Amino acid sequence: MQDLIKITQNIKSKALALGFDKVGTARAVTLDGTFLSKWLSRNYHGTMSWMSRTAGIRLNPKKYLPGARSVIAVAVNYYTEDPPRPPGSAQVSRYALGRDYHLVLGKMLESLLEYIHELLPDVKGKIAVDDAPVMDKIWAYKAGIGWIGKHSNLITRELGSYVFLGEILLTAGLQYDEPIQDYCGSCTRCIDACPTGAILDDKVLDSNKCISYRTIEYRGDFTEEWEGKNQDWIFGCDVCQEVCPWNIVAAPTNIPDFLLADGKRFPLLSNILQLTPEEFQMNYKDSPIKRSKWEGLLRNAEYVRKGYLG
Ligand code: B12
Ligand code: SF4
Ligand code: SF4
Repeated sequence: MQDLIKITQNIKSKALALGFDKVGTARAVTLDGTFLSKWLSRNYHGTMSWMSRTAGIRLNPKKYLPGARSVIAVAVNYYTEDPPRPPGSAQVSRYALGRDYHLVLGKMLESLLEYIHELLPDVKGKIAVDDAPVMDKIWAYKAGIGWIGKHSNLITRELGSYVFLGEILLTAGLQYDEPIQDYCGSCTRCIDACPTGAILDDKVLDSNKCISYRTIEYRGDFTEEWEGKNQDWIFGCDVCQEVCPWNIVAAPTNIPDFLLADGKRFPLLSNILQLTPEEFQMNYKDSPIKRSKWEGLLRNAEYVRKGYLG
């Protein structure tokens, strides 16, 4: 038992030394599938068919890493202060301003796993950041990193919700943390502020209505019923997080890779509309923005030009 406590403490100290802002541990149990099944059966995932295809693995960590006993969950602050906004500009959500977080957190998690292998040479581990079939928010919640707010993002008391999440699944047992309470209380600011009514209920999001889904994941054309409803967002959306009182604590990130690249937060719409496919590849090579592809970003910019800025 003493060993377990010591090893867990060492892993946590190393995680903080590597630059993670928060770290916690949870037992790698099979998750209650009710929430995910309901969400998928109502088609709240829209065209993200990979969500349904991998549902079984998402709910059972042992299907992602056979023999998994523990989940080490981490959070990294990515918040940056806004620069002055030029006229004629559009908005890009804060999570997409820096270097692609899959690369940044992936590398940090690999370093942590190397350290764990020094402590426990026979143990198997597997990392996950966003695109792995692992439920990042649920593990962060179970590992005591924060609670899931009504907008369905994980909120930490110390840093707010502008945090990326990731995990290491491990075949070793550890000492485990407890979830913290939900601090949303009677607040409904995110539900009231969402421009498209995408938050249907406490923690229930219909992706089909969410600007983030439309501008990043959705590949088709926008129909008339959406006219003007993406506001001025051309990649992602932060409205539900901007109005959240818990983000008053948000402070700039310590990770240089996430520091604001010039002009990314409020790019001139005219510049985006003139981007060639080659310029797109060059400008967004290591950025989350490459996810929408050139066609998607230009579709989004054109839609903002027509529907919102007039
Ligand atoms: C699919 C996806 C999306 C979709 C759907 C979002 C959604 N809310 O599900 C779209 C494209 C819309 C999206 C948008 C965004 N995303 Co996203 N997305 C994901 C992804 C890949 C899976 C999420 C998922 O499993 N959804 C399925 C539903 C069922 O789960 P859920 O939202 O967690 O809601 C359920 C639970 O809360 C559940 N529940 C409540 N308590 C409990 C307890 C237990 C035990 C269980 C099992 C369930 C449960 O009830 C809800 C069911 O209705 C994760 C990465 C990952 N691998 O987990 C990133 C992730 C959630 N996204 C992230 C980000 C940053 C965003 C955006 C902020 C980006 C932006 N600025 O535009 C927006 C936020 C929009 C919003 N309000 O949620 C971060 C969130 C970080 C954080 N602090 O929480 C993640 C974790 C990526 C990462 N690794 O950092 N995203
Ligand atoms: S990201 Fe934007 S559209 Fe999506 S739920 Fe939040 S406020 Fe609504
Ligand atoms: S805006 Fe209010 S209800 Fe929404 S997540 Fe923040 S505290 Fe919770």
